[in-house]
Amino acid sequence: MLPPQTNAHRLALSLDGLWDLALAGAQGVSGDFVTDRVAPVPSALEELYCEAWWLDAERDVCYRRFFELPAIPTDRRWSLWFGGVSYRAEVWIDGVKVGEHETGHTPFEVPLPASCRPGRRIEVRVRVTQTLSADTVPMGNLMNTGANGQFAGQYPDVPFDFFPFTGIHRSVHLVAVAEQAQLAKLDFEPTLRTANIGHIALAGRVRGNAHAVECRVAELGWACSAGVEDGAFHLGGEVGTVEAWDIGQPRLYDVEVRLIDAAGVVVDSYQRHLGFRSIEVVGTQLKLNGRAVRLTGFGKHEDFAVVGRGGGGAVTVRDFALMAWTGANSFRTSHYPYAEETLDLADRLGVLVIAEAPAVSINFEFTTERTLETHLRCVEELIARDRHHPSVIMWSVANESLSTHAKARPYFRQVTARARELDGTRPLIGVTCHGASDTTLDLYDLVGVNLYPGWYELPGLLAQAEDRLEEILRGLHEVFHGPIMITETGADAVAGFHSLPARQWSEEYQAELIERLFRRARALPFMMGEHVWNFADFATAQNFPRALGNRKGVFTRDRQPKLAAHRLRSWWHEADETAPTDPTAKLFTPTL
Ligand code: GCB
Repeated sequence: MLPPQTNAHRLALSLDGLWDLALAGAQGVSGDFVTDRVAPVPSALEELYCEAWWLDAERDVCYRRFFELPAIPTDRRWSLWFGGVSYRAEVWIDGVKVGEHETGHTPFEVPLPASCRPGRRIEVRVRVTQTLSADTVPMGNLMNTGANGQFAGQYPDVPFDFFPFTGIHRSVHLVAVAEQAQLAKLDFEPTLRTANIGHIALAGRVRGNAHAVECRVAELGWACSAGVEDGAFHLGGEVGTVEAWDIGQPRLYDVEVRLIDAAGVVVDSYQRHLGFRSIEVVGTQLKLNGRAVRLTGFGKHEDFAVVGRGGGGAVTVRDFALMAWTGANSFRTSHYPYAEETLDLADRLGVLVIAEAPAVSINFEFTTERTLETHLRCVEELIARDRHHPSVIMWSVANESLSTHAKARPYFRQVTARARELDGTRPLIGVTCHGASDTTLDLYDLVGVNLYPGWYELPGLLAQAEDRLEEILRGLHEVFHGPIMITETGADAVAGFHSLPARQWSEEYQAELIERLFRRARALPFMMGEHVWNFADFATAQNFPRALGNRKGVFTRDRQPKLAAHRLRSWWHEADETAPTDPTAKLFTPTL
């Protein structure tokens, strides 16, 4: 499945806009569509209206809209493409179920039935379910047993610390391709070999009858072709001298793939951008293009007022501008895959990304066989969608699982094996809050630690918090000898709360704690990075330690800086011996 694209052979029409909205019946897509309920697409639903009518009723919702197909040549195959629907979607066309998808952050495509022809009014309805369970990824509704630790007793009942937004929160497109044959899958593997020699490997799948595939990078004067056998093809080779893709130096090349029939006619084509770079773990270092790099940046969320997770373009551009302003060179897509346009922008700006599957707080007291199956599918969909992005330098298959449990190791052995089988070019990072007692550490190439000295433990004790941090990191290094980074640390601060001496919840405390912890960590030779938790304040389930959400953002939810953001800006703009040049110098250059 390839994302929508309009070119000489493909047509993509947006179905974004206002859809009708109703509470769904017990099953199917019947619903009482009243005129004053509409749902903007893309958007989450929870912050639109003044009362939580579907949430309190814990009911599924049903989206509806009508459309007509344009009268283009009739030998077209039409489908509906959804960028992401959270958590589960059933798609019905003119009263007939045509497809479904589970997990909320990766795209899916549903072919339209042959009855859908130009000139007819077509109705699409989507039933959206947000009810999480022990079988879903992420898990939810574990009945607030207390086994959820810090998240026991919150509403909605989720074992994690962000709001489980509902809705069609990514764009929807109508897509037309040639009926006869189409490119269905393109797995690019661009690599940088010996200094500046680029290499492309491409494996793909074709639907329908096609003879050959051709791939070209016009700028490099490089082209390569291969025959299609049983719907599959492989091609590739050395492309010659290239400029490397790097932090703040995001050299991208346009590549075109063409599908050719037996008569030599091009029947489909697809364009992408690629970047050539190498990434590897050597000892306790992460090397990008052969150079050790230190990651500076953030754990984030797709979260913004009113739209929830459906912020899209404007919020994404703002976030990248703010990350550049602080001097950050990287972020993690905590705790789920982000919209693909975010990765496109990271590619274009030269920002490094740790791409994370939506598995957060996997609790082995409750997991079932289906949890693992769903988790494996999430990893497959994440890697299939994001593998061609040069900005994605590693995969995180989960955040903070209960990885001290006896079931954790066999479970994660399977998950990590699947990720490695699908993509042998990127390292895997294990993100843990269990330090040295995590039983899965050796399954990973790098380890990310989430730790909160000075906040959840040792509150108010800044100096002791530093010592505790060092103790945890050294303990971890004794059992894990690869690169270690801080994937999360921080403190809640309510913008406008001030206190001297610095005390919890004030901007001063947050700024001082983060700076002290980062300076201490950086002094340890095996540490290769530091990410703050979190980039911006974000919505969570309701729970007494949360004040209208989590306030660990160094920016407010509407993206204005707290004191800590200014402090990071100074810290990260100090000389970084691992940066190729000033990492921010080239951000927002004419390539954008
Ligand atoms: C964590 C989680 C993150 C939470 C954070 C916190 O360890 O990974 O999802 O939001 O702690 O603020 O408690």
